[in-house]
Amino acid sequence: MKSRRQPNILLTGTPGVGKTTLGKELAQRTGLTYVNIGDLAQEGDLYDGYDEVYQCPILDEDRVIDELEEKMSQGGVIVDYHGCDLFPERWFQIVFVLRTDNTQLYARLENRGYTGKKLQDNLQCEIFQTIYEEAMEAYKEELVHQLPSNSPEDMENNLEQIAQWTEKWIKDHN
Ligand code: DAT
Repeated sequence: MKSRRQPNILLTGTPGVGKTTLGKELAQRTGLTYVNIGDLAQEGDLYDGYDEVYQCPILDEDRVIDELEEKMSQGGVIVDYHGCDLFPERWFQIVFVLRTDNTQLYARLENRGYTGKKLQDNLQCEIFQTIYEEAMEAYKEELVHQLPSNSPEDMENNLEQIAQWTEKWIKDHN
């Protein structure tokens, strides 16, 4: 028997907005599989050079896509990444862009050890809603949803909302 269809969900937004925390909880609640692109790249050494300015390896996007293609075509994957226009549009049934107020984000990134240009650039990325605009360009606008991610209450609301959406999607497609 063919297994039931499940949606793929993209969680995106500036580093520190809460994608990983939400994604892991959501996977537990829905039974979907959580995939962190940063971890995937690290495990598979899916890099193509090194960024001297940001002091981090550069993602080999083509190899990341190849690595994930089969899993994505089966469905039921929650993808977590701070960018969104590298993925094929067809992969996702819904896209959530998490948003965090500046003071909160500052504290979270500082906590993470970010300083100087890296800290400032990430804060600017959030202020200029760079990832939201990237998502609106890369996916059908009606699939893209912004979610506030400032407090534990926000997190709980987001979990509840996405879990309900997922349940309905599965019901409607099986
Ligand atoms: P990301 O994966 O987007 O980089 P994260 O999940 O690692 O972000 O979260 C960064 C930090 O912020 C982490 O210490 C947990 C905290 N956090 C995440 N979402 C939050 C929320 N809604 N309210 C308060 N703190 C939150």
